[in-house]
Amino acid sequence: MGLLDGKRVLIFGVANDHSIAWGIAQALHGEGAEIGFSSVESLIDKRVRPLAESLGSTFVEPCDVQRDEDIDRVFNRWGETHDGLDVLVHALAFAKREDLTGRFIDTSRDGFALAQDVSAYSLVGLTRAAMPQLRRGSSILTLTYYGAEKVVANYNVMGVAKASLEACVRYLAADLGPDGIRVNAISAGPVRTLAAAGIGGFKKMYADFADVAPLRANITIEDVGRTAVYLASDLSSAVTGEVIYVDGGFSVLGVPTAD
Ligand code: NAD
Ligand code: 0WE
Repeated sequence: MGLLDGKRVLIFGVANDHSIAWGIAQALHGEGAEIGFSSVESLIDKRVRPLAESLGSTFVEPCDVQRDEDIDRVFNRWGETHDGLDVLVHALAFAKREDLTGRFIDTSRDGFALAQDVSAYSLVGLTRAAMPQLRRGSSILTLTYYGAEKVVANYNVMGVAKASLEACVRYLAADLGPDGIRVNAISAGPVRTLAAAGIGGFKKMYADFADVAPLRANITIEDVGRTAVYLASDLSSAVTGEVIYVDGGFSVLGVPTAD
């Protein structure tokens, strides 16, 4: 008996087996859910389809979340092959690399708009497109980061996009609450994914995190997956509009320092 037996889940944002979305996929599948995947086209054949097949999934559809027609296509395809959607997972973000280094003040208008479009608006667009297939008890989750709330060096335009994403979670929770649909975010500590690779200073920040966080360890995609099980399941039936921290306690510290 799994906590998610018979639940139908659609996950956006698997790039490879290091992705947070993949940790979530494995955890939800482990509790009995059926998982479908959507990722950018270039990753599908080499990376995503083999991972999906390892969980017995056949639904693997490309989608660039900047394109409304891609979003509509994925949900139309879902509707043709499934009777409803219980869980929608949004685990994607993008900003120009040049905007994730140096001073925030140098962010361009188009770099700002790009980060907002891919990293925040996409949650609104995906949720609206999913609406006809969602029902009472359905759960939507997204991924955020502490840089939404406090200044994290170099996170810059992504911090502003994550602040926007967290506000989107609250407004969507208010819109969909009367329909019995919940919307929440997981704020994860640093994880060495493709999206973290090559970020200036990430390596040191990742190492320091384990010395400073109350639980004295980095977090894993399995840790995120277990909290996703809670948010996807009826265990969290009265929880909506929230940001839940999977960060070993880092965010409660007033003066983060190593021993
Ligand atoms: P990842 O690189 O594995 O996943 C990011 C995904 O975003 C990729 O699959 C990529 O294809 C997708 N993406 C980018 N632009 C897209 C577009 N236009 N259309 C569709 N998909 C697009 O990295 P990750 O760290 O697993 O990131 C997943 C989520 O977790 C992101 O929202 C990220 O901000 C968040 N997060 C990451 C960390 C971390 O330290 N890695 C910490 C907290 C939150
Ligand atoms: O949300 C993120 C990263 C999101 C991200 C990563 C990239 C790298 C490649 C968005 N866009 C891009 N664009 C690229 O071209 N994280 C929470 C991980 C992360 O990124 C940082 C961090 C942390 C933590 C950037 C600077 C400082 C800390």
